[in-house]
Parts: sequence; structure tokens; C-alpha cells
Amino acid sequence: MTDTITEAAELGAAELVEVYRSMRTIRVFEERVHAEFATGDIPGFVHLYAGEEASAVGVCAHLDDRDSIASTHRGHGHCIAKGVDVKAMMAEIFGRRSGACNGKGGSMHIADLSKGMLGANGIVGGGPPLICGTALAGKLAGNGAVSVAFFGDGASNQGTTLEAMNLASVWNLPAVFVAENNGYAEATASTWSVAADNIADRAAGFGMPGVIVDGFDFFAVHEAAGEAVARAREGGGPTLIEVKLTRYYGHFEGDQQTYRGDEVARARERTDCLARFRARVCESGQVAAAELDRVDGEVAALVDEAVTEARAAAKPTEADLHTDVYVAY
Ligand SMILES: Cc1ncc(C[n+]2csc(CCOP(=O)(O)OP(=O)(O)O)c2C)c(N)n1
Ligand SMILES: [Mg+2]
Repeated sequence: MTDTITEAAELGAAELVEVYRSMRTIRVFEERVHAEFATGDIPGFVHLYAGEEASAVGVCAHLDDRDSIASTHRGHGHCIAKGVDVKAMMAEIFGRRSGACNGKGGSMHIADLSKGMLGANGIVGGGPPLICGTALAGKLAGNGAVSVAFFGDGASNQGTTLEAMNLASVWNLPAVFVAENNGYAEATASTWSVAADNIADRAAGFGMPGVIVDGFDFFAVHEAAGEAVARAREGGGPTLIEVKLTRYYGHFEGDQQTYRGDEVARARERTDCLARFRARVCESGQVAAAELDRVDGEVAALVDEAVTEARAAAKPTEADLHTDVYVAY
């Protein structure tokens, strides 16, 4: 607790407001996508990140455009935290030409390399090997760039993830592995599927530090990520951070969630990361509540506009089938 208070003091009022804006944007974006998906107008599958905001924002607050992140099928929060344009994301989710990937990727494949967002990823455990590539590139370029892989508790059991952590250590890469343990892989509880008390305990097997963090507490994530990113930038090698949190919606939109009871209601009431953040910074006098209310209004307007513009935008045509097939070097 003493540590997190120190950490909070390190962030100025303007930074705290921007952190809040990012977390709030993710929450409102996801709640709106939930409602829009129910209309039937969004094609494909959607997995929502609401409830997990402190993880993406707490980590990405330490990153800039030279740094890369690899994401998951639950990727909207990572995209927003890394600075991908919200309107381009919404258009992509609606499958429109104005989308971040010209409407051809959808929710599960949003990418923006200009922001170092390597892509959401439909392959569970697909991200960790990717960041071994970008982290090696950063190491060879000597530009201080750090690469971060976000992945779930389910993905933590994939061979790709374990091989990537081993390689990152062997190559002493500027990499951070962020295991977002939300308690489930689809309907399978991590208490059953993860053969250790904590995913972070596996770090020792790969010769890297492993840290467990309360994912409802932005400041705890921010502090742990700060240490890991600094270590990576300074040539100290990779870190595994396990963030324990809860997803507020089902595994995918349409999931009946018969495998869990009232835990989401309890989490929303007792440990919500946005409510905790707001209480903490307002009660300490660091930020005025009215300032955060103003951000709420701006975020609501932005997401409204994003949906209106996405719905009005054109869909890809048959001719667009032939573009974006091969990467041009
Ligand atoms: C290689 C692979 N295996 C299985 C799936 C099907 N699948 C999609 S999401 C998922 C669960 C992932 O759980 P977790 O890693 O904990 O992420 P969360 O959904 O909780 O964010 C599975 C098994 C897949 N997409 N890819
Ligand atoms: Mg999970």
C-alpha cells in the first residue's frame, strides 16, 4: 500500500486525467459495442474487455509509439490504451472501409503499426512469439524500444507462450509478458486449468522476474509495469506480470455465462477499477471530480460520433478484395 501511494504521487494531475480518459474510453466503447452488437449490425465475433481497463492502461501508460504491443481476441482495450484512433476502431468493428484495417479485419484483427499496435489476434497464444520478433528488432536497433505481449490465463498454457518466454530470456530481450488472468478461458476456470497457484510462478522456470498484481488497482499495475518496462529498456531482460482481474461481459457476445454466478455484480460493486481510481484521485485532492465529469462527457460524445460515422460509412466492395492481400516492402 505504501508503494502504491508513492506511485500515485509520481503522476501529475494532467497525467491522471489522461489515464482516466483512456480507461473511461475503453469502458464506454465496450458498453456501446455490447449494445450495438445486439442490434445485429456488427458482423463476426466480439469479445469485450470491460472490467479489465486498469491492465491495458496501467501498462501502456509507460509506452510510446516506438514500443510494440501484441494483443488478443479481447483486444479493444489494448488498442485504445496504445492510442489507436477510436473512430477507426469502431468503423473496423462495423466492417467499414474507413476502419483501421479498411473493414477487412473486424474486432479480432484491429491493428495499427504506426502506433505499435501489432494487432488483436484470433489465435490464443499468438502474441507472445510475435513480440520476440519486435523485441529482437528493438534490441538490434538499440533504440530502447520495448515490446509487450498481453495474453490470457488460457493462453498462458499454450506452448507458444512458454517457448516465447524462454526465447525472450535466452536472448535477453526488451520484452514484458502480461498475463491477464480473468479467471476463465471461455468457460474453463483458471483455478482448474493452470497447474500452479499463480501464472507468475512460472517466471522462475524461464529465469525472469514474476510479479502478481491486483488488476482492479490501476496504480498497482502502473507501478509493476513501470519497473518491468524500465528493466527492459535498460537491457535487463524480460519480466512476467500476472494481472488478476475480472471481465464484466461473457467470453463472447452471446455467451450465457452459465458457469458463473454473481461474481461480476460483486466486482462491479466492490472493486471496479474506474470507481476506485476516481475515489482515490478525488479524495486525495489530486483531481477535481468536475474535471473527470467533463472527461465523461467528452468520451460519451466521441463514442456517439464514432458509431454514427461508422454506421454511415461505406462497406468494402468486391474490388477491395484484391487490395491489402500482400504487404509491400
Ligand atoms: C490456438 C487457439 N485455440 C483455441 C482457440 C479458441 N479460443 C478462443 S478464446 C479462447 C479462450 C482464451 O482464454 P484466455 O486466454 O484466458 O483469454 P480471455 O478470453 O479470458 O481473455 C479459446 C480457447 C483459439 N482461438 N485459438
Ligand atoms: Mg481468461
